[in-house]
Amino acid sequence: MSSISNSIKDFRMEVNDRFVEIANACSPEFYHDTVEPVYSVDIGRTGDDWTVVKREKADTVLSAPLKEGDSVCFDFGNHQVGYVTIGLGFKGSPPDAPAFIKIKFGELPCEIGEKKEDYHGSIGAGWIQEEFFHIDEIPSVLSLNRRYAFRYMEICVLNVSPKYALTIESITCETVTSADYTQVEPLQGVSERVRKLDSVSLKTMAECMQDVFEDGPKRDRRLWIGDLRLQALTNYETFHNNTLAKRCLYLFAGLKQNEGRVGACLFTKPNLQVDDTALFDYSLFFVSCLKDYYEHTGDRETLVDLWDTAYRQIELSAMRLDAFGLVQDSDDWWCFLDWADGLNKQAGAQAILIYSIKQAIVLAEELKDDARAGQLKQLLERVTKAAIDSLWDKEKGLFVSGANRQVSWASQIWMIIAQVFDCETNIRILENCTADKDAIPMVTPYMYHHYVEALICNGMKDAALEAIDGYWGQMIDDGADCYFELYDPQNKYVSPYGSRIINSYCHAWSGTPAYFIRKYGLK
Ligand code: RAM
Repeated sequence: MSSISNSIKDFRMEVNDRFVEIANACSPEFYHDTVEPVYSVDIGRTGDDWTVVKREKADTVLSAPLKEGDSVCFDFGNHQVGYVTIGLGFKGSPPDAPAFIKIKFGELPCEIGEKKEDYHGSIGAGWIQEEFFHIDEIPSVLSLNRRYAFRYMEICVLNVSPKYALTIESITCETVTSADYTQVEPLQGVSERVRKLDSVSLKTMAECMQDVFEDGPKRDRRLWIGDLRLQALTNYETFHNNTLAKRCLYLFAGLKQNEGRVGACLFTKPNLQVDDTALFDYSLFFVSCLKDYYEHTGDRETLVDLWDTAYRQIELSAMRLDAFGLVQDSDDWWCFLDWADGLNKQAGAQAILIYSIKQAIVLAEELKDDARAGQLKQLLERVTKAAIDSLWDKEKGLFVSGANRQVSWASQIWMIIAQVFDCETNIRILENCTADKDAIPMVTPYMYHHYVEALICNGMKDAALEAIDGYWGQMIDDGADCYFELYDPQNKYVSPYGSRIINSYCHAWSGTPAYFIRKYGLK
């Protein structure tokens, strides 16, 4: 199982008050809707999965008497993010004892079907959306304080007195998002399949757009920079909420870790706080995020403000280079890339450094910062030479990574995106990797996104659409309302956390088909 903790030593937060103030001034406006359950459903085991086995109109269950041990499950017809209110009543004698109920929420049926007690994964079980309530007064209205991400909602009556039965009179959910659908241009002249791929992508984006670009509204509900980079790119082609992107950039720059390092993720509640996790690739993505933002907005003031933070990330990464300019490997969780088991990160990290330096050079030139542009160009030469001298296996026609010279998709894809070689060689690399059955595969939509990007870098637009359809399209065929955090068409229950019930089924880094479709006119 992958380790997911890498706290930096003697962690402390470096706050830039002015940046935080600017971030706060960019807090978003929220959009709401009120939705109700559409169906009442039975969820049961079909083979080794949980599915809806029976579906009726929701109002058949409303007002039905519920005794001890009874439960009802509602289906809201689509994925929702919001606040739930339940109207409770009774049948029989005046309630002479509190009712005791359990409420479970699930993005997928498996979260309703599986028992929380059976979860022993590596991430806190507190993410499982299950609550217990004592209802002292009946009739009454129960307003749940927490925000939930769900399509299914189950209410189990754990206890009522023999003298009465509990009834559910109404259920509503007030949804919340900072995405404004009126900003999205309608797609013209695309196939129905592409339209569907795009609309699920928009839904995924909208559900994750909250106070910041969250990674997932169920889990982790926070701002991760790897996710932000892809969300912001998709946002520039869809919802055009540039202020939200600006807010996130200023938060990362305003709440840094030791030595001015940009953290891997940060929290906005209860206080603004950068996490103590540092990831080599994620810190560098601050450069990408800034370049993408500037390219789309032309907001020079922000570029000037945040340039030092971006440059600092390159300086910090350069400290990890050996004498030849090669990023040093280690056994801890120092770089993300993907959740693939046993994936060696060295080559991918080297490629991301090359990619980021190239972007930093563009920014330095834009700002006429000649001194830094010069430094960056020298560094670029050094790290590119090291990549070719030490990581390129001429015989295999593939990049290798780490002491064991591992071949992985992640290494090839990032070296292609970093454009270490020309297009012709890059296309051959993809062919060679496809032929190498031992190559470590991709396991997250995040890595698949980069695969599609690599195809587009090589001018292979048709192959890109085919890849999107074969992966995200398959997710839709498997019943996805929003795109998942993890998905392997060969192993549908994959989870790096020890159980699929803790996976997020509406996840920002998976929401990028709309970006490719709209930016590259895929039809
Ligand atoms: C998980 C989340 C998040 C991602 C990190 C690295 O916790 O899926 O989105 O960015 O991993």
